[in-house]
Amino acid sequence: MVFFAHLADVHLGGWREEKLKILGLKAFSKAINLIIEKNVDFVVIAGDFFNTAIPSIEVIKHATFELNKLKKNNIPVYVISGSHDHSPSGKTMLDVLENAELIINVQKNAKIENGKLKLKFYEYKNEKNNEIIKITGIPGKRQALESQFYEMLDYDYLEKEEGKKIFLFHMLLDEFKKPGKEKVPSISKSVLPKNFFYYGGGHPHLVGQNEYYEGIIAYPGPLFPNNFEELEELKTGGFYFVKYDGKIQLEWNKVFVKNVVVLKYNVEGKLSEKVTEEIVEKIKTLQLADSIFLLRVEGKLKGKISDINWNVIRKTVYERGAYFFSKNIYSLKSEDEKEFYSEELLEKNFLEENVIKEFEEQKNIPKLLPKNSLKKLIDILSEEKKEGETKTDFEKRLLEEFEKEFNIKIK
Ligand SMILES: [Mn+2]
Repeated sequence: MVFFAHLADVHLGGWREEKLKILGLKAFSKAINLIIEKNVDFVVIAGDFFNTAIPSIEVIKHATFELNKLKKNNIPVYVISGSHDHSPSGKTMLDVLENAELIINVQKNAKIENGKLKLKFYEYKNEKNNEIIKITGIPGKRQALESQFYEMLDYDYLEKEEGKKIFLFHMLLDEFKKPGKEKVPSISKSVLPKNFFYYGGGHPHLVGQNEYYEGIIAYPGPLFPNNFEELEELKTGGFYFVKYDGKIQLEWNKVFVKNVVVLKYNVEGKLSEKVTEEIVEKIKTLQLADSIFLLRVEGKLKGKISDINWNVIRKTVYERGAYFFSKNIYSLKSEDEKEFYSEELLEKNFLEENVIKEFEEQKNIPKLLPKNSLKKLIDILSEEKKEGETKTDFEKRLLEEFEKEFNIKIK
């Protein structure tokens, strides 16, 4: 029998807010402790282990400390990179962890033979019963570019390989797509090679399973929710324990770190002066001690949005003992104020893309640079100077990323 843990989308170092960043790290520690306690054979992480290609020293310290606990317990960790944990040019802290023998990156050493992508299998050998598990996978890329890998994939070789096999991937499959998310890039599960008993997925931050021939496709979701919407919807993250002895058994484990309380408040037709008071009254009825409190205010207001006194609301929340407060007023509108952007433009998750598109169309950017250049450029330039990094090194790093991505040499 084989027994392993499947994690994905750990996003270590995610969240700007220190208080939530800490919870993400805590969730990872909790998961590791449970994994050691359950004495699994090995761990797989299906991408986005780190939130960025070059995480902060604090985050790396935490990651190496926890991974070393697994190493001391003889629990190997097999990973693929996700869309977040490598830079556009392919730089990733995962390489450092791999050199320190804390993880094994199973996407490595794939070859192109006769125009086909030949993945490498990495073997886990169970010393107790000599059972061998073969693991391989395809990394996730930004802007869903991983579909190129599947077009080139040598399926024959993968499917004919003997033994018990696990495939790791980092992308959204059509079959798991939620209604209203039609524009999110996805691909049919039929691109996955057959004859694997387990397909360990990552990328869409959702929990779900689906059958595929003799195997099971599973997404464990993030280990800790990664933004307001995820906290609101999922409340906690988690991961799978997987047992396989010809038959597969999946157990999803919640990783609880903080209680999440959500208040949805609709202001439709209400006077702005009244709203503060009413929200405060509602908050006073909630148990918020040591909790993350999420306030979503929506609808069309009579009066100005700026009339709502967020300071008073915030103060009330913390007086109730909340650990953290966050509000979302994305769908809050005012009858008095003209809408600046159209509904379509503001559509969730596509704001950046839509604004860029509109800009590109207006300014004739395509004449100067290839298509989608602005998005790539923003990705590259959104990198921040690291603590301790000199200005010269930082400039050099950005320039290198730029040259690789656009395939041009400056100077
Ligand atoms: Mn992710």
